[in-house]
Amino acid sequence: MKKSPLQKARAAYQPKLPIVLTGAVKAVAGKPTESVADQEEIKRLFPNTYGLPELHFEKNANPSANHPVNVGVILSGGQAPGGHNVISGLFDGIKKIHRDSRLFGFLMGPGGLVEHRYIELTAPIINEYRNTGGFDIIGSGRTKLETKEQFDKGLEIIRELNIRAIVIIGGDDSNTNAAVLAEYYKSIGADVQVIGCPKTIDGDLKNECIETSFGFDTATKVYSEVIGNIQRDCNSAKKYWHFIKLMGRSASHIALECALQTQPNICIVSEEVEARNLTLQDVVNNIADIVAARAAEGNNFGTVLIPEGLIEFIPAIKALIAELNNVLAENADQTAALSGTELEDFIKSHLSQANAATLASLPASVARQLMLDRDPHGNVQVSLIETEKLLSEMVARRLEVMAAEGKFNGKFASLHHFFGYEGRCADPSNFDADYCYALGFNAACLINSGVTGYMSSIRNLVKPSVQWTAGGIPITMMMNIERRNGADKPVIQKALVRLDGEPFRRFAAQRDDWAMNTCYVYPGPIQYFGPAEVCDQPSLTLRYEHISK
Ligand code: FBP
Repeated sequence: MKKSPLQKARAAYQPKLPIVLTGAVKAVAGKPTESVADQEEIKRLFPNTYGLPELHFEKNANPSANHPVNVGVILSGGQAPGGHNVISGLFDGIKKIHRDSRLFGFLMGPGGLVEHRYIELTAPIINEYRNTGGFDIIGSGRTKLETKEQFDKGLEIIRELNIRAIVIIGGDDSNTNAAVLAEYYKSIGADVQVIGCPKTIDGDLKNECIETSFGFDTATKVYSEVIGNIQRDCNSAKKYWHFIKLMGRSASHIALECALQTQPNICIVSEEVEARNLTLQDVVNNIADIVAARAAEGNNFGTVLIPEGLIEFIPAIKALIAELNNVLAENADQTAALSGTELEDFIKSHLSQANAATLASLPASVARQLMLDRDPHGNVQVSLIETEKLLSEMVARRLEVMAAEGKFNGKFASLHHFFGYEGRCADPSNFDADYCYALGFNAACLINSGVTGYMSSIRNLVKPSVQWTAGGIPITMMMNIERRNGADKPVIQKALVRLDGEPFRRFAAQRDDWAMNTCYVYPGPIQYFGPAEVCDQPSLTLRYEHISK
């Protein structure tokens, strides 16, 4: 396969491992842990894996001899830059344990384990993918691992390949599945370890012990580059308002990080919209007011960043989605037998008056997506909803009213963008290349320590990578009970943007200035080679969160 010059150069990059992982390690256990909420319920559901201690690794002066270890790896959910480095770190880690260790990659996500589709990942294959973006080494998928039948089917191939541990590289839902799988295998005495790795560009899998999920750093740098380019174009032609939707599912971390990097005129933060109980019309009016104020100074241009999950956070729409989820779950048999307008009419007839009215107020395409499109975990597929167009159309209508009242006498021409897929498979930044390699290598150390139900944890991430610390966090520690698909389920708590957190505070302190004065910053492309202050800086979110600790 033809390779670009950058691909060739990146293949030679040697990720910088934390010093503690460069020799033999021993796991040091901390105190027993508790789940973040709903402790009694989570303990009841995870009797074998609840309350485990946090672990951290220290150098081991007297390592004992190791045996070969066979490991299976799964990429789960949306792509995130650095997944290939988790796998190459894991490969190098188990080879360091013993040169006869073997790594098997299950194909196209968790479904590969259940359907027994796999390849052996050998050194030539791994070497092709070091420091590259994408998940194409084995593919990814969103099959939800949740039934005993799936777990037992998986166990058949695990036995056949003499696999000792499964590593699941995924987001909050996939790591929840990892915890359930770990608990099940422990409960039947299967002697199979399950280890998770924190992946998602969304940045919403983080907590006290997991400082960031991998992929967020690279994806936000890619989006910030193109937002910067658009802003330069915008500031040159001075004739368009650019409405830019950014991936990130529910949380607004991506939009906020990109705002901190590029200083747009407007950035909406869904968590604030919810906290202030704003309606969709309130959000539109706020944007229109800024458009009008800039127009009054002769500036008929600007940029608006919109998190893709916005719609879910508008309180009335949130209530509607919750009821829709219940209606779909409670009437699964009937809804499965219906389609098209029959299905839509059935759903509408089961809604409360208030929610039916909210649904009727939305454009037909948005209403349809809220009613019908769910991913296998029951999430609304927010990336499919064209919020950027919905908002700009509503702003245009509002400006017409304001013009008639003499409150707007400018021009308003809008352009739309959605940045999501373009950032998910970029070659990982040096930060993500190092972080992912360390997460994978560390997962091998956790396997060698014999533990199960843990997530690989690398910390101290604002320091140079050689100073990072390594260990494992019991997954049950991150769990609480939430309503999913109409039922209460144990899940990893999603980290939303904290309005009292330093990243949001910095944004809020500057946004009025950015709205009126054109303060655009142009970050440019990710630099892989050059001085550390250009190439090795973590995201601003991570840096500001550390300042506030
Ligand atoms: P994960 O939570 O699986 O990492 O997904 C990230 C994401 O890119 C979201 O930002 C987005 O809403 C979703 O995937 C899109 O899903 P799909 O890849 O199925 O189109």
